[in-house]
Amino acid sequence: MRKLYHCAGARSMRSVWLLHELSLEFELVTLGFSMAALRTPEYLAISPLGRVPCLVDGDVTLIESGAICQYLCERYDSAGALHRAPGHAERNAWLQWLHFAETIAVHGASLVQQQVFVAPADRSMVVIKLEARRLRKALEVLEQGLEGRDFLLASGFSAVDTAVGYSVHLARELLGLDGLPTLAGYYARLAARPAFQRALDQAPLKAMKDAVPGFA
Ligand SMILES: N[C@@H](CCC(=O)N[C@@H](CS)C(=O)NCC(=O)O)C(=O)O
Repeated sequence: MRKLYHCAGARSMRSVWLLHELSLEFELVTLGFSMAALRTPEYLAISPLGRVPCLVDGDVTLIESGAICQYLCERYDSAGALHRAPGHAERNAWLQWLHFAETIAVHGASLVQQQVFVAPADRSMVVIKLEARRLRKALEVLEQGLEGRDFLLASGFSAVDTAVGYSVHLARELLGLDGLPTLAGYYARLAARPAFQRALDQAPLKAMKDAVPGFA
């Protein structure tokens, strides 16, 4: 049985969302978003860094959300509806956005770490300001990249929108999308997708906020 390990509010939402876009069946294993829940010997035996997502698909185990995205597409999207194979005119753009997703995710993760997991007395305003600025810059790059199109690829929605879209979803909670009208329109199109809504039901940011007092 295919299994996806995840935490509410975490990058694993990308994989949950993509699994739904691909209409693949899977068991969702929801772990608490805490060291205690993620560093158990049982979970470390599956995912040695104790992070999420982690996909177990038969004899394949993968622990990077970008790799999970590419693997799921190459294995289950043979028609190329959600990915662009080598040689396709949009291959390089597809790869670029897949990896850009991690660049932008790092800033959101740093802010979540500071604002959610670090005790108020230990927070660094320098880190918060710097990461917020760097996240905003990455959002501005998306604003430009989306000019004149509905999704990241000119041809339409693809798996890289699940990868990047998760970070837009998180950034909207952390910073808002004021002054980014193109990005706000993009987010509305993503949020209207049934697979996004199913993923959100299973991996809500709200659950993370409720679980951790002081989320700002
Ligand atoms: N590059 C990895 C990052 C995985 C990652 O750091 N996930 C976070 C959740 S967004 C996590 O598990 N954090 C728990 C921890 O760092 O202990 C990926 O994209 O899958």
